[in-house]
Amino acid sequence: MADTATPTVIRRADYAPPAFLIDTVALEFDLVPERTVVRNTMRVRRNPDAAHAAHFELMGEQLEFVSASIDGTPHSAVRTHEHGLSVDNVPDAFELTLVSLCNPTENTTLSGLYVSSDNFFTQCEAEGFRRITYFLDRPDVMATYTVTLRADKAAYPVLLSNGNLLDEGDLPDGRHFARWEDPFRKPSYLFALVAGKLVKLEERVRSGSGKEKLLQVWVEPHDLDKTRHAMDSLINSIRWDEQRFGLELDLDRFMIVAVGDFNMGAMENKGLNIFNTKYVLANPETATDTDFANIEAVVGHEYFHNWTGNRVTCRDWFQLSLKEGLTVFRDQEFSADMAGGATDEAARATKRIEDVRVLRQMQFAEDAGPMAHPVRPESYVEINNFYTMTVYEKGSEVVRMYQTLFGRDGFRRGMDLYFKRHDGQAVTCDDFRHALADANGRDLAQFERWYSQAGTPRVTVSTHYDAAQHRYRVTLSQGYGDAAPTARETQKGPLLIPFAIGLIGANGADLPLRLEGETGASGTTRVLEFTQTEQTFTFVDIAEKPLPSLLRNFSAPVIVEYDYSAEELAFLLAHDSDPFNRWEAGQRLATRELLSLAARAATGASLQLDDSVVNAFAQVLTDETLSPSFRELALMLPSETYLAEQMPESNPAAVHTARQFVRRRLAEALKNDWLAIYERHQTPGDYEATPDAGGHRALKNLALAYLAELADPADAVRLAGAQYDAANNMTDRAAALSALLTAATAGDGRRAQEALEDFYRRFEKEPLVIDKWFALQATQRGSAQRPVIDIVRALMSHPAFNLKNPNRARSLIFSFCAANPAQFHAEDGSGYAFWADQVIALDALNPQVAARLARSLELWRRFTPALREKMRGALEKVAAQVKSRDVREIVEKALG
Ligand code: B3K
Ligand code: ZN
Repeated sequence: MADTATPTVIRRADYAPPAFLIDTVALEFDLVPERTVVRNTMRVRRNPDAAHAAHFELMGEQLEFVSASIDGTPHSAVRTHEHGLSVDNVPDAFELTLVSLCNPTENTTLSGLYVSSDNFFTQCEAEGFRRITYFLDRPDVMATYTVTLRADKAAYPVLLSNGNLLDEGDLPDGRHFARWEDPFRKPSYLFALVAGKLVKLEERVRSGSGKEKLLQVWVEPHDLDKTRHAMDSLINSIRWDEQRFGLELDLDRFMIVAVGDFNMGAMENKGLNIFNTKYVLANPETATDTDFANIEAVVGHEYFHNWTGNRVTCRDWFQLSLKEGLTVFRDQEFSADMAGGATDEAARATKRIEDVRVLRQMQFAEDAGPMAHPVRPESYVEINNFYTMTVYEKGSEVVRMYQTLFGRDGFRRGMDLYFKRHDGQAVTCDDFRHALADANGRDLAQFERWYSQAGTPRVTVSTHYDAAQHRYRVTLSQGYGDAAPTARETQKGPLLIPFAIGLIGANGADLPLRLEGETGASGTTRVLEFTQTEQTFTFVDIAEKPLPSLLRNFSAPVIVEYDYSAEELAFLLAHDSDPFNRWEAGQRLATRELLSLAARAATGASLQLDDSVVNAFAQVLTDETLSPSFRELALMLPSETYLAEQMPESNPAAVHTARQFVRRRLAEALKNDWLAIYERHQTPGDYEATPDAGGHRALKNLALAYLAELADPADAVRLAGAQYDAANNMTDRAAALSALLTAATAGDGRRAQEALEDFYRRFEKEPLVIDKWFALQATQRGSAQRPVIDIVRALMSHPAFNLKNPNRARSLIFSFCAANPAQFHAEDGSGYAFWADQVIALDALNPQVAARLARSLELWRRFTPALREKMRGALEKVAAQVKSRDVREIVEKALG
């Protein structure tokens, strides 16, 4: 639908309770692909806590109105309009029945009711329910639902909806029905139905209190052999939530359904989670170690929403992080516990590092651009644009800070109180904060700023050692630097920052910590409560000048500025007892070196790599006391995107030159070590999806990737070719193919070409693997003779490409535009022209997906002048042509 007028801005400050409440909803569906009839009977009453309203206003989109009746009598005082339906002359309490039609086949937005592979699916969050029936489609309207589904039995043998199955049976004309009831009150965004030809893996388990639960994973018949891992992940999630938070599954039955056309990862509909196939289907031949880990995390995430999101939901969409930040935190903790239990700090750190890397690369960038917003946004045009890194990942960091401040037990007390107070309610981020504060006897008024201030805080650290007094002073100051454009919008005051610190002695061991005023030393890591703009903490009894280990385990989502020397960073990399900070030291060292090389590359100067960097990396590489997965993370250089953002003016070409130069130098200088690592970390025998085996594969494949960088990549081609042929799992096969593609840049590309062709033939019937095939090509290095844009454009006409399928669009278009910066930002602007064409094409099909792609140029102002102008041109072209509210909000903010 075209929105030509200025789009309506929705503001948090304008929240008002709904004029009416809906207590029960009875839905009847006659499912027909082009013409589905929906009959919706609601018990409605006036909200005693709201102002009187003359009409009952219901939202509706893309619906054809058929009829209305009140208390069984046809009602004609009804008016349809652009946003839905107005019902006049309504009593204080009444039963309203509405009949309407929709067209699931034509629905390419994948919001509301749609068809994918001839089956029916729904997606209602945030505002998709109004595309199914007229409704008060807002999360503070909670009702119990009964759902009757009727459809052709041969075409749609399986009929699912939320809750428990009440009844099913045959109808005349080859049709059948199923009736479902969800006993829990829920907001409309948690409604779901699925109908079609699906099969299931099912298992019965007992919950903590001994009740039997039926668990099902529903997929298309040919995918049944890829459901075991999702089922195991679900069972582990159920156990974990019982143990860690005392939260039990509340339904008799819990279902996961996989669908190939889906806008995001998955959806937590009550009792009927609907998942992108990418986060369900896995077996060793088709899924990588990363896929296995992601499935576990997403299954956990959606399951954990059953309490954080569904039992206690959001009052309005500004509170989105109440459920998303909290649930991301819970899934991160779940994954860490699965990898390392509560005590294996090194294994837990691996997960922490991965999460922080995502936060810094994506959320910090978001916070420095035109889409910057607080964890609890103040306004939006299209709510779907606010399912962001800030709401999810920074939101999770905000929740983590409560746990850092109060400990695991204190955090648990807060959660218990939160559920005690708010079970069954639609609440706010303030309610959550108050529960945490009250349960721990604390005033957390200042902590609210984490919800209301956008931008990434910077903490500047200075230290002073008084050798005579054995005192060590640490002065912290906080602010937002000048990189936060939204500083204008929100008033900024100092935050309560839990700042974890350790002090390291010359022998590499942690020093016992005693702050001035304390009676004795305790512990070696201290969480300082940093609450003022500037604050000094004095440690006493410090017999030697220490080296500070700052913000251990990344205790707050901030940027730390401290002037470490290269030697100090190498020392921390070798000795810090905090595994996160060990990794961090290596990243700082590498970042600094890479940025100075990039600055030289930008002027065309020659490049040289400091030996200290090579030595520091060599030490990590050969340190057999470190786990393989930690070494893999430590030896991976910061991404080109992250590095470019750290430059005064982003210059992707210079960053690429610098990073490639360093990769090749590390490959050459440590060639024998890489070869040795490659041999030593083989995992012969059957594939095991364990963190340990995955760590070996990751390190081995990193070695292979470095070897592929050599000027003469013959060894890499030989090893990768053999690995490709012999692989019994997708991790190794995809890594080998990737190494062959890299080596093809320097040498002869025939082996890579053969492997690419083989890969396609082998996996032609596995859409998720073909996505990898597209993505590997879109993210490859390319060359002057064969720029990747040409390859991508050619692949757009490959018979397997389909713009309507979001996974496929992401695998080719998004991979190129967001994960191949050196090629995307080609000087001639060809990448931007391609981007503009694709945003415009997607806008007409699927605004949510288009709006995601639209975000790839939002940091345009930070680039070198030549690129900046071309980016602006592409943005203007898009702004002039797109129609959806979704994309317009993004490009208009970008052009600002
Ligand atoms: N709650 C959904 C996301 C819905 C996105 C709507 N555009 C998945 C999740 O976060 O668990
Ligand atoms: Zn979520």
